[in-house]
Amino acid sequence: MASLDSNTISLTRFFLAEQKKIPHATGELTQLLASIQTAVKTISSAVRRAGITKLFGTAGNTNVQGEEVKKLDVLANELFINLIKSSYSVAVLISEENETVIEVETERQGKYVIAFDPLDGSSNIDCLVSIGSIFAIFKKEDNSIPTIDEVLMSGRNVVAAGYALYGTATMLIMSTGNGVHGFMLDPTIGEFILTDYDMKIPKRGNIYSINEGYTHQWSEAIQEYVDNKKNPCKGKPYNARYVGSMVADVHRTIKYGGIFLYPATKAAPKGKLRLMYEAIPMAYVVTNAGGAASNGEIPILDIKPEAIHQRTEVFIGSEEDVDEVLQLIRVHKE
Ligand code: AHM
Ligand code: MG
Repeated sequence: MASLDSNTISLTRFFLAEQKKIPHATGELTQLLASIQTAVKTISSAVRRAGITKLFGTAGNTNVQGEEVKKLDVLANELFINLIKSSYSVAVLISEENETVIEVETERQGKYVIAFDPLDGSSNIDCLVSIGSIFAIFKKEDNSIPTIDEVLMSGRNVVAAGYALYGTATMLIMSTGNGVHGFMLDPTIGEFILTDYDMKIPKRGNIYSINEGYTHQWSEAIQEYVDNKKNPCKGKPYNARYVGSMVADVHRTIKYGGIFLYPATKAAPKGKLRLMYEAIPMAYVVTNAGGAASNGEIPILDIKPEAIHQRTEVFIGSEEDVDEVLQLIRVHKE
């Protein structure tokens, strides 16, 4: 067993130091990140014990005691909402699980808007494959408290974003615009420890990640792109990897390089993934790690949302891999 380090950098320590670098920082963002950290720790613990505590399956069931059984994603959502509200730093919350925005009562309001997917990768929950949580924190340019009508901000208003991956270990990956840093949960002390400082995505990879079941529903450009990855004119074919949890697929893409694609299909003509709490946070992290993220036309961070649950196509990963698919999309449009 590795010896104990007497000077580890925990996530709290890291962001307190970051906050000190910003003159006149109020600490509101640090408070918010601390609340997210607590939510993620609790969700991680619930995920690890879900089979034993009967958190799998559908909500609305009752257990033998007649108590309502909470599904893991309902629990994750409640944790995010309660902890974020109690950080006194957010005015409005947008959750994948809630049809409309959640407004924080005036006494507890702060200047941020947060969009989150409390538990992403729902099809993987019951079979123990990696799942995650995703969030993006937005702020108005003038620092004023946003009204409900002002929540539809683009990725250019993001001040921090990240994701938690509940994989073989639990990791929290975050960026406040100054590099991307990864923290691994040490279950023996219940703290996130800095393990991946200033993560950088390779310029090119050799993995493509897409749900190939939809091959015949893709545009010609995407069909040709994926075909080229399997039958390249020169070099070796790319490897195919698809977990079906965006967090796991994007995390692998950051670590190993390559591309993750969720294009339009006949069933989902605008793409499946949600702009504000799936695409924008991941685009922010990947872009800050030196990669690229596009909807096929423009950078995902430049899309101005028109609705909180808006969907978008996603092409995200190593810069050269994303450029290659974008070029093919352009050629097919001409
Ligand atoms: P969810 O929010 O219902 O879990 O759906 C989002 C997930 C992503 O994590 C993943 O990339 C995608 O859906 C997989 O979709 P598909 O099963 O169509 O490939
Ligand atoms: Mg989701």
